[in-house]
Amino acid sequence: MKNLNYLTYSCGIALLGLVASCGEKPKEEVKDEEKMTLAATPKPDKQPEGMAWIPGGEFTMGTNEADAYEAEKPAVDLQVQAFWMDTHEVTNAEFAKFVEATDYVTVAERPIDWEELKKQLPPGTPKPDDSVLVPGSMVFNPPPYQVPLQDISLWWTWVNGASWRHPEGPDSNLDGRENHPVVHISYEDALAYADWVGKRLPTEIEWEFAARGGMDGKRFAWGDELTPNGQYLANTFQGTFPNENLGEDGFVGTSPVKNYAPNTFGLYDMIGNVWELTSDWYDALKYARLAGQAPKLDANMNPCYNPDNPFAQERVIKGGSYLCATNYCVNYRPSARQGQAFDSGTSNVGFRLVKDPDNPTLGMK
Ligand SMILES: [Ca+2]
Ligand SMILES: [Ca+2]
Repeated sequence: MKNLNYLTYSCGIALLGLVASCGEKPKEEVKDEEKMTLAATPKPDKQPEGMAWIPGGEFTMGTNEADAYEAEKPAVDLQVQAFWMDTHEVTNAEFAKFVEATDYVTVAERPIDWEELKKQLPPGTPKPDDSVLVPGSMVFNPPPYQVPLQDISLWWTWVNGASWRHPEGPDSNLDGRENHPVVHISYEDALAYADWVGKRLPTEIEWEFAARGGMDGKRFAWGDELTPNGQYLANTFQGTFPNENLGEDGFVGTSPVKNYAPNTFGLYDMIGNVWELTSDWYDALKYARLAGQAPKLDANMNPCYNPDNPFAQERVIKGGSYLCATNYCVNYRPSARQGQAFDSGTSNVGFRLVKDPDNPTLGMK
């Protein structure tokens, strides 16, 4: 099902009620990471192609930095078991092979099923015009002048026909972007691809551990400076968001994967280029819960909590994108996190996958 927020953007506030209720989602088992005792694990001999060994161990997740967003706080010590991770975001060429082999149709390419949609809406919600219930996705479409930064509909536009094949809409294509990350991918699409390749989405904790590359407590994936010695180490947004994209890092949109230096685990573009889906529901209090500063989730509580968007059903995305700018959102940091409607993609969200080692007890003490 499509992201109803997208409908909201395209139709204005008349559709503001068309957002899914967080209260009806299936509950998930809550893992107690604090019970694990793990050590960094030596790399196994047999290495899957295109994947890096993430040795697991202890690390500090989140941050106490004053300018970080509340959902990233506080910093909390956790442990992660070892795993393999794709060295780069899944590319258009890789996703094309999957679609060719399976005839998979992404969520963005399907019409919106009103009968399904209304199950998650307040009773009596009127059916929107059919012109809204057609395949499409959200595309970054910046205005030619500065605008107030409170209204994201000024730069996000619902585009009929936008999809992974046509990132900016029906008239766009992937020519020359075969090695760029695939976008307009929903959680369901990522799961389907993962099933096909025999991998899985990372949890948020795994993702953040991997992004930090063993550099605990650093602001970025490579240290504490965004551009050490003036060098760009990630595809973000330079200039004044959203209208002035200077592209000083070489790109105003997505960049080819592996264009910038990898982190110490050998992972590219963990920061920037496209946001990356994780398997976790978005819970704004997650770090606070892990730190014992908020009630722990139990089976009777909803795993999805976003005070800024209380009706949405969102998964966590990590790492920021080519649209993260210092004057708007400083999400190009390992601790940064956002909720992404589980049933929608956008032109700046993609994914990469992980795989468990053959011996799942590796690293256990
Ligand atoms: Ca850029
Ligand atoms: Ca990324």
